[in-house]
Amino acid sequence: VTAQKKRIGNETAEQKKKRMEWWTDARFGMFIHWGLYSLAARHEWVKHNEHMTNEQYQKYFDMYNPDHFDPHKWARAAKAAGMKYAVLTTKHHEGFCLFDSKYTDYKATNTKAKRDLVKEYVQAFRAEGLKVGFYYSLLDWHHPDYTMDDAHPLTQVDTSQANYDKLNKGRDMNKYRLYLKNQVRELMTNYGKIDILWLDWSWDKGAKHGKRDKDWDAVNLLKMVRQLQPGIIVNNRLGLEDYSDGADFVTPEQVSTKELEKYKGKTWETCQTFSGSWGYYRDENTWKTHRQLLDLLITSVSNGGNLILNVGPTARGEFDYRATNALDSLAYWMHANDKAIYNCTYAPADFKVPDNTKLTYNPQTKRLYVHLYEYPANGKLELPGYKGKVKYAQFLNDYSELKYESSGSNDLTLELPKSKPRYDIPVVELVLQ
Ligand code: H79
Repeated sequence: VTAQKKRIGNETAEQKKKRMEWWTDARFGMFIHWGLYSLAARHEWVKHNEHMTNEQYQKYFDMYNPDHFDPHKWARAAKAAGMKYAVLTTKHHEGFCLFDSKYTDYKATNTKAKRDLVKEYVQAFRAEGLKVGFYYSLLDWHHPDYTMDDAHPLTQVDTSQANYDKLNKGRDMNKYRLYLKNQVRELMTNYGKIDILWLDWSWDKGAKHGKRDKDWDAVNLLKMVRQLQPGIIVNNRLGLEDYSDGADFVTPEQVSTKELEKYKGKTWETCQTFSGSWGYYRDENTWKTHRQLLDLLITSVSNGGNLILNVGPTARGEFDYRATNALDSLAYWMHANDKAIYNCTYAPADFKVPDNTKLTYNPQTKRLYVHLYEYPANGKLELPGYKGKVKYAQFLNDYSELKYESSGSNDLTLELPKSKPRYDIPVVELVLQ
């Protein structure tokens, strides 16, 4: 039995669809994780992983000097790769603010950067025509009033209740809650129109010490956000699962392409890294291949979802060569094949998925896209059950005609050239009847 869900606002389903339209059409965005952990260059959870105190972490604040920071370069790289929106960590779990907040001294303006980096990010991405989003961490490992939980750096060594009680002496979550609300108000007020708010994160299931909606005063926080930014799109990590309108989309994090199939029918965005870590990780060797990245993008769209792919800029404020190469390869593919991504979703149920392919579909233009994961050695692509459904076929990358003939009573056979087009995964465009 599912209990009737509560509601926070009174938006109709139709109004919501309209508000979300640009986002569902966009399909592809850039996540940017950048903060003091970029100096440690060994995971954005370094403070937690190495159980560092504020004092031990202070060296990164003191050394922070992003002399190559130029968000116009970031925005151009995102745009070239075909990404339509971006989400920047205005504050990650470490608590350091890239923006000029009235409510803390722990911010970029007080470092050698001496400027509001969020403001420059917003201006640069807007200038390139991209939608702009803010990530803001609900967790805060620096704030003196943020109480202990299972994810806090200081509770990892000694998880006894006595230690929690000791560490929580003098901490007042009420004060932190106010701080959080004040900062979100600043972000929703001082930077013009903001398209996405990505809050991270709530949990309690299975955790002895978790945090969720009540800890953030989530209902009132969300009400404030929607009032200040009526068009904004908000993710699902406030812990408001009991409300039907407590989130706009779900956020499968770093899941496999196989798992993504489970999200079909929901409104969702999978967030993924190039290499495992979100923050710049110098020595990480697990970088995904071009083909793996393409597969993530295609699989997301073929299941009706978005992909937000993360870059972790270096401490100097640049994308390193591995990130740049990965984005360049995506740019090459997207330049030729982006029509199989934007405005697309899963194929109608009566279209079988041909062997070694994945399908995406544009319902407005009635075009079906067949992504060729394996290029047929004999040059023949069997389209089972497609007879009578296709008006025209072409490669998407050069609009060159592909001939086809009936085979059997229901099928079509598509004739492909011997040599594969120079794309890791070429795309056939079928104009449907
Ligand atoms: O910002 C990126 C990550 O840093 C952040 N979300 C993305 C977008 C994130 N990473 N991990 N998580 C959120 C969840 C982590 C959970 C765990 Fe644990 C931390 C599992 C083990 C350590 C919570 C704390 C459960 C046990 C201790």
